[in-house]
Amino acid sequence: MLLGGCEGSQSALQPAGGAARDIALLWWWMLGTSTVILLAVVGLWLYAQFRHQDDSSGQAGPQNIADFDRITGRRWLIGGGLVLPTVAIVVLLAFGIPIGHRMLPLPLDEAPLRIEVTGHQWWWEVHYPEQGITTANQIHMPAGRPVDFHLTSNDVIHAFWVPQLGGKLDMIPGRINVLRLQADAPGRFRGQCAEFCGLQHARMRIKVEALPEEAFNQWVAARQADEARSVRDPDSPSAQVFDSHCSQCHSVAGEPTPGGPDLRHLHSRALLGAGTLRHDRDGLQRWLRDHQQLKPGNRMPSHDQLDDDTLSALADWLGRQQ
Ligand code: HEC
Ligand SMILES: [Cu+2]
Repeated sequence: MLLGGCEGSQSALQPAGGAARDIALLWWWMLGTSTVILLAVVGLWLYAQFRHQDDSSGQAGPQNIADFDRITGRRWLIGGGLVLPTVAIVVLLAFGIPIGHRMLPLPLDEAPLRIEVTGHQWWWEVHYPEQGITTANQIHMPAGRPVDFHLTSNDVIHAFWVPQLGGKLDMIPGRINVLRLQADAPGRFRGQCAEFCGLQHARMRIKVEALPEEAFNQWVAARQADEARSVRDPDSPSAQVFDSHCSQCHSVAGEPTPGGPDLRHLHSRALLGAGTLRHDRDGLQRWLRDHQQLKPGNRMPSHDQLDDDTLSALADWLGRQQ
């Protein structure tokens, strides 16, 4: 009951990888230690209350009480004020510092898979340099082996955080921070931008899917195939609408276009607008028509000049082919 809000695919208390497990362990240690200290302080406080009542019952003389209080008072000051905090802090540091060190991406025998993630207001660009894939808002990674995330930002400071896999790390313009994460088993996790980055910071989610090696390779092959050919009909009237209204920020074939999330792989994504709504036919139509209501202030201009029929034809042309 007490921890009811701590479950789910975005909880640091349900670790699914080594780094996250360390953090959860440290968290439980700190919670345990501080609970013990709190109970001890409350116990002493209660003791002090009752002891005072006993003393006022009047056997000891005032002078004795003063001496007694001075000596025990000093003991308490030294014991409770110096020794106890020093011991508590040393114990927590002895526990916490090695955990912090284990999270540094130290060299491995074999270089881990590299995924470059760039924060944009308010979406994520995801690039696999070795595989030559650029996609957005969704990360596929192999389970059971380490992955190095190279993190940076295109505009303001964002922070990359997938709580079930590990700690968060800032994404800073002009700088690359490396975070090594591993998912122990296949699974789906949710991440979230963890540094306030403007109006739609809260709707800057990322979906992470850890796949068995074989399935990951298939995913890579499917994305490479998407990038090699256009999955959309270039002769459709919607292709012209796209060219004139959308192509300065998005691409559906060829090179990725900076400015908006990649749409060549759109059909492989489960969510739209960095987790704002589900990606199905209806969701895509709603996004094109109402995205400024669904995610106010987002950096895609509204297309009021395009009527509903044009937009729904465009959605069909862009959307999931399967
Ligand atoms: C000025 C640049 C710009 C133009 C022009 C533009 N977009 Fe976008 N688009 C964006 C940005 C930025 C986002 C990300 C919004 C967010 O999630 O915050 C986006 C998001 C999207 C998404 C959701 C993608 C995802 O994976 O979440 C779709 C679909 C999309 N745009 C389609 C279109 C279409 C179709 C047009 C033309 C009618 C268009 N866009 C015109 C910048 C643009
Ligand atoms: Cu952000």
